[in-house]
Amino acid sequence: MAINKFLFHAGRKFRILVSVMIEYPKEFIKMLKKANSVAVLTGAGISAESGVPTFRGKDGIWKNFSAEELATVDAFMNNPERVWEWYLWRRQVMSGVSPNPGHKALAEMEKLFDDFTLITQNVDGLHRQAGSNSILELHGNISLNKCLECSRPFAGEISLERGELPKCECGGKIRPDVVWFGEMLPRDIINKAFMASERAELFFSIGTSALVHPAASLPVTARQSGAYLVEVNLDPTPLSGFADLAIHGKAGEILPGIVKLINELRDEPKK
Ligand code: BV8
Ligand code: ZN
Repeated sequence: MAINKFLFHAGRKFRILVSVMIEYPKEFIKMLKKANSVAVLTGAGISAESGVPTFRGKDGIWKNFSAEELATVDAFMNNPERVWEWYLWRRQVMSGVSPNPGHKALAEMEKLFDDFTLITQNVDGLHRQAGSNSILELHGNISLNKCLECSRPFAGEISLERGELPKCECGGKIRPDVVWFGEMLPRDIINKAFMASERAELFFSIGTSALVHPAASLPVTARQSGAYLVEVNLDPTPLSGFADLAIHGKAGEILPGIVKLINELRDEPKK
């Protein structure tokens, strides 16, 4: 398979600028063959090809507010209508999109490894729609609501037309069931994510700028625990220089090729 791209060789590290046919480093091929424990971290980039705006891309700003300004308890306490207006806009956007080949490839990849964990920062639910099962949603799910005070789930309808936002039985305000900046992640979910990262032999960081913590430290933990770390991202990130292999391009174009390669390697007659 001819390489028609640039291959930067720096010690063990490879950086590949993807165009079409790819020839991956031998070490990566070996890991695809022998790894049993695989973990994947995804961010907004994997949903970009489905039409979901990313956070730091040019479409990451909503009415001149950054996510960090809207996705906080303070922002909600100061102006719950504005925060709900943002979440209702995002819900409307997400209700009109569907999983892309990147999501579907990861759902396929799950079946190819005994121990596979998909850790996502995304609240769009597209991985589940694509058929993935072993998912850890670090930052919650945008289609769910809960009480700000007692955390009781709220199934009622949220509308800004009816003036008053709905209240919980306890009188508390209703908020989207996502993790806001400055809030701890669900303890059991983040613990499972770190354990999966520590035992992973192969770790993929896909479509994330690797800037938001503690999610951004999962690939680092995996690499420091001996995993072969692969980054699949449109642009370089702070993780690129740390990864064993950095593949820069669209997840929806790259991941199906990797799954196809794994199947080919599985069909190869054992030497
Ligand atoms: C916490 C839910 C305890 C809500 C979200 C340590 C160091 C520095 C700061 C901190 C730290 N520890 C804690 C912090 C503070 C903070 C933080 O990390 N701040 C950042 C901004 C520096 N973390 C927290 O507050 C966390 N809580 O730590 O609590 C605590 C509290 C205070 C102080 C200490 C400890 C809670 C974080 C969770 C916040 N909630 N979402 C909602 O969605 O409404 S975060 C939200 O933003 C997303 O979930 C996601 O995590 C993040 C966005 O990042 P990405 O997904 O990576 O998206 P981005 O747009 O940035 O990048 C997309 C990438 O895709 C790009 O690189 C692009 O090139 C690429 N791409 C685009 N298209 C494609 C593609 N790649 C492939 N294919 C394509 N087609
Ligand atoms: Zn309540």
